[in-house]
Amino acid sequence: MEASLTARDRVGIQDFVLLDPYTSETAFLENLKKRFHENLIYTYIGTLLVSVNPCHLIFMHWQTTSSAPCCLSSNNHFILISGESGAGKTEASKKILQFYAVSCPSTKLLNNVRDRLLLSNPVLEAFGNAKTLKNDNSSRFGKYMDIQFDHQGWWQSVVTFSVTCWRSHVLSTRTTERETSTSSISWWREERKNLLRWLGLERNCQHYRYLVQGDCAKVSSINDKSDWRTFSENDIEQLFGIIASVLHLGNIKFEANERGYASLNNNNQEMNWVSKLLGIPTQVLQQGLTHRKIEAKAEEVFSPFSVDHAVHLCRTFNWLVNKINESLVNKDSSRKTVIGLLDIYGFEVFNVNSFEQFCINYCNEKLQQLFIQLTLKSEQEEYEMEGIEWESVPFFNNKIICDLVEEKTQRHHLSIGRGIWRRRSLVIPHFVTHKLADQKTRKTLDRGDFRLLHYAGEVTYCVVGFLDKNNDLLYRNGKEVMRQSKNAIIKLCFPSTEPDSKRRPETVVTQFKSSLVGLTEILMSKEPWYVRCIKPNEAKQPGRFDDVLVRHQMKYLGLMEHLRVRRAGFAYRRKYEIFLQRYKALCPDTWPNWKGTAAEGVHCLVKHMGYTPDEYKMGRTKIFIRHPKTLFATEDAFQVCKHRLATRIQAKYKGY
Ligand code: AOV
Ligand code: MG
Repeated sequence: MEASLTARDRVGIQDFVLLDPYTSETAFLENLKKRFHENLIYTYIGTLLVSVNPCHLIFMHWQTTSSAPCCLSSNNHFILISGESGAGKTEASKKILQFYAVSCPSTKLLNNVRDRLLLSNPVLEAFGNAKTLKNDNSSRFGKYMDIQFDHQGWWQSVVTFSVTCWRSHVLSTRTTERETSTSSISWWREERKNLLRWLGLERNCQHYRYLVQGDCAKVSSINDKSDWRTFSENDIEQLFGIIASVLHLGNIKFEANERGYASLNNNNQEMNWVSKLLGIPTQVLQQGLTHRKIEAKAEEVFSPFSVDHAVHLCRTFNWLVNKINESLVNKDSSRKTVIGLLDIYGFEVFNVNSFEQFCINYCNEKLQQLFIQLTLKSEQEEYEMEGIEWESVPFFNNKIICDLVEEKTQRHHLSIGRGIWRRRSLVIPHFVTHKLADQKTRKTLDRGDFRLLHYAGEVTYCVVGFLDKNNDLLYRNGKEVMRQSKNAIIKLCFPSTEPDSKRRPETVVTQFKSSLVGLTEILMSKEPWYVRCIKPNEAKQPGRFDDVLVRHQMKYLGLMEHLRVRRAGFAYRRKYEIFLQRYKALCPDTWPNWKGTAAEGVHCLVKHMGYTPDEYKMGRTKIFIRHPKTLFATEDAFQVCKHRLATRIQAKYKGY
């Protein structure tokens, strides 16, 4: 027993619920740190899993799966993975997928689906991810997957998979981050010269502005041609045409004419390549790209390109998602159990935060709200269902920020709706602005900036371009141009029969809000499991654990509150049958077999173990134990008893 205590001291506690003294934030932090330095990156708080990004590869089994939704009690579950940018959400989601993929039985059909399922990730990432200051492989799209299972005894099998994306739609044009996910350039390196020639590309990646910007030619998650097995040769050819055209577009230079508007010179090599690759007449392209008058003073002269390339990249991305979904859906399956897996873009703050960050952070805010509601709700419901009284734990409720964005508050409003919102008429409610102790350290707000105190921290947004991006004007402009393309994929993505834009389309925020509402509705109907990801340091360095940074995340992720809720009432709960089955050997009345009901047996057992009346409560189907040390003592007694029993059995059979 001593040895196990020492080990516990060294590697920390695997479940925070068992941590003593549990209320202290420092003890919580120390436990995380201990485990992090031992490469034990996963720690539970009951059914919630805390994951700390190790920032290096660790070869290990995926812990969570031992308890996570294997023990599916109802039909619908979802796993919500959250944490800020670079905290490890996407990696965690991939590990969960891998787990489900390898743990289902092998059949030819399933292997096929499984392969495609696992292969879909790098393909999606090639288009949907980008290098940012926070993360070399940052997801710029939200991914919701429904993994369906067939009941086959205890184990089930993956039968269907779908990806839905909640894009933040408009790519940033003013950050130093790399904008597009053209990381698949490395693939080209392996391709023959004639492909490059056909695409009009230089061998040297440094030639392309979009690749040089983030030093991203070196960052690639795609290095294997087999990743693209889902696609036909023809598809790949067309896709390359699109990627190449994006690179060419990035190199076209605008010039500000005498009136300050963007213009292009006529014989532009890059423009000719784009025209050739996309099959759009040069004139149409040129007109489309300079069509909208941009104030050179307010925006960089490169802006129209960034936005227009976003148009076809986004659409192409949708095409990819559909294609992948088609290849994964098994229509014959009888739907039984569904596990939803949600991996979104994490909360992010840059030096300059634009519309994209606003959408991303709002999405995170909304999911935090869902977490708060569900955590409190489910806990409350459980106590209610079991007929147990409890006192609620206060939470910081971020509802106010969600309401603000959703225009629910009348008095203070931050309406990003079309036309209502104007640069200077923006009302910044004082209660959402952060009151820092030292006001001098705080960056003053420029004219046209506004600041929100999100659940995860303060963000100053720069409103330049907000309205345009929100109203999708540039997007619509580009759409007209894209409709004329001869590229087969672009043609599919921009059908000419699309409902005409005479009716004013919804603003980006409105679309975004309604897709989030849809998502929340799906999630609310399922039983939640949480993975909360933590970033140990800003520099992405292995072995470095920054106390201040981690403590901040612990706070806003509500980990302490979650732990308190788990423990305010009762740290542990077990179904009577399970509890009795495990510990019945500890009481002569229940061993070896108990004749009465499981609840009566448990009652008899805990009385024999000396539990005091306030230490436990008998619910309708479960026993609730207040302090972990009670359970520890029972568990330790059980280990001793097991050991004694084993020795006795060994002695008995020694002569055989
Ligand atoms: P994110 O999804 O949370 O950020 P990622 O999952 O992309 O973050 O993780 C960022 C990087 O950290 C990865 O590329 C890995 O190098 C490393 N990493 C994360 N988790 C692990 C792990 N379990 N084991 C090893 N390395 C890991 V964003 O998509 O930016 O919000 O929008
Ligand atoms: Mg990610």
